[in-house]
Amino acid sequence: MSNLSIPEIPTDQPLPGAPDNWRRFFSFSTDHKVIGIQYIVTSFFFFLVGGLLAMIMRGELITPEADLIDRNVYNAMFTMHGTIMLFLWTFPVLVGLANYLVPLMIGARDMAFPRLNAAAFWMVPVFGTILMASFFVPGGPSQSGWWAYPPVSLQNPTGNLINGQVLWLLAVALSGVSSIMGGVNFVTTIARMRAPGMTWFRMPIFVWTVFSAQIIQLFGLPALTAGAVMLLLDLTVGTSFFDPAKGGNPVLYQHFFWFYSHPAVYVIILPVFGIFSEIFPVYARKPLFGYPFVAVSSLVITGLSGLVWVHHMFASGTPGWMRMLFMFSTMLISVPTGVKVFAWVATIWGGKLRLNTPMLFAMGGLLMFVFAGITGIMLASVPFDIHVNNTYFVVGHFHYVVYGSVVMGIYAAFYHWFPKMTGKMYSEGLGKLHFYLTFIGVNLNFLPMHPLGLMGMPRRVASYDPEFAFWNVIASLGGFLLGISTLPFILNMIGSWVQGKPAGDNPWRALGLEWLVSSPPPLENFEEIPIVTSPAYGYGKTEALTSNLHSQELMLDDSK
Ligand code: HEM
Ligand SMILES: [Cu+2]
Repeated sequence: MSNLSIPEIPTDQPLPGAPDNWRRFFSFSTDHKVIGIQYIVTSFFFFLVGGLLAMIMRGELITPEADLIDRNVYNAMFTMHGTIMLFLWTFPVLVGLANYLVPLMIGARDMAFPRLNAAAFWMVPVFGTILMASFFVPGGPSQSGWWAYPPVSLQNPTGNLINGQVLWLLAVALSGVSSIMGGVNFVTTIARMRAPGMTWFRMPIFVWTVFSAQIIQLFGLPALTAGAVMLLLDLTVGTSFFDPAKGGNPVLYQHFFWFYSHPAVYVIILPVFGIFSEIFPVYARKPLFGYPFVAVSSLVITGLSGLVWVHHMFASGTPGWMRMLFMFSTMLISVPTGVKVFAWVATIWGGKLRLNTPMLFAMGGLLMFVFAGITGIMLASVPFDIHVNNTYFVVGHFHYVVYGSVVMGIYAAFYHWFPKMTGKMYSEGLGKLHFYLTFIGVNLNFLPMHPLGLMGMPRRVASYDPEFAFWNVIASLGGFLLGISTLPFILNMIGSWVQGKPAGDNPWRALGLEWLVSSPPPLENFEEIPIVTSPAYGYGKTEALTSNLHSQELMLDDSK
């Protein structure tokens, strides 16, 4: 299938992870492993930028007065924080993990379209630079939030054609194009590049979730990109799609935005669900409970995720019948999600738990997700949402998702596959320190936001009524702790990559094709394409995973 002509090189040459090959990561490489790490490292840089903005916001919010930064600067801060954290950290880092792992997990040598893959990656630094450039144009970055709702986003105080909002829209539209290119690549790779015998119901769950997430990208992104282009035209050439002063309809833009941006939260959480499904069996030493239900629930979530977007618009003058419909569809999505949660609990239950760092982050992430899920169901109910819409209750809810579950899930993946990517073991001590600081930081930072919202504190304000001070001080201290928590992680990753102990092919005695090859994997991934003879999941099974690769020793049950 792939038209990539890879030169014949000895496969025992550890290439992508070895420090002495760092130049590959700055090249237009078409190797999915190099591209995966390019995505991961580039997006982590933007995570730090988004995190720095969050520290400044928490610094402002530790006192009721707007005494640290100007209000306009504060508006720009939360707009850029939200935009960077989603479009330049969360989406690309998960594409990076999927890029590195999916071809290995399905027994392929590379993605279906390697050059398209590299082109999609190199668009990230381009639209990242365009967005960052908005800090340096007259008037500064957009101040209309990560939603860019008109008519606020149609204001152009500088009168310049090139302004913060135009650069924001250009960056978001380009990120959409890059993600659509990625979607085409992943869907084709998973549908067409699986090794012989790797049938759909033998695939690792991570691959199911990536497939589902990328289907959402292909269906939803055109709406967001079209909305961004129409808003750009309103701003630059004076069309009136969304401008009420010219007969346009600003609520129409909200539909274009949320038709994608709600399913987009599943583009983020589905791969994290996949990471949980890969990690729990390995560290509980038990097969994943209910594999076929967990697999299919990803597709059910994909379908339902496109039918709930109006729950973001209950306070936008939406008619009653429509609110009821979307309240119902939103609550319905908790069923397939619940199937996954109960399957993970059943997998962990009664297992021989090994609480290594990946397992701690995965279990912590699951706990945070359950909490976020409960407040999500509360927000789906119209009467409650009308009360807390646009307050800190909403900010608390989605940070339990995006940080509590997603960032912690991503950390779990980093630690679990670090030995495979680098050939080195990380420091378990630093890993555990990172986990406890993160877990405490997440709850100290985002839990207080819920009572603040119930008390009526609106979001997107730089100053507030003194009655909200107590909880804001705790939230800010938690925020700073989260900032500090990244230090042991950075130290661990760089230190271990350079001088960690050798990891070997499969330090976790995990099950899956990626653990059958060397760490880091050879350029061509496999000496010969595996012939799969049994499901690539379900730890504890005895029959061989493949008929041609030396996989028997992986199949031994621990109890023997
Ligand atoms: C160190 C961790 C973080 C802290 C302290 C933090 C803090 C905040 C605060 C205080 C706000 C509300 C601003 C306001 O309404 O005035 C906010 C908004 C937001 N945050 Fe975070 N955040 C963190 C991490 C993240 C992560 C990891 C993500 C996503 C992956 C994220 C996504 C967002 C989004 C989308 C908004 C909404 C921005 C808007 O209103 O337009 N945050 N954050
Ligand atoms: Cu939503």
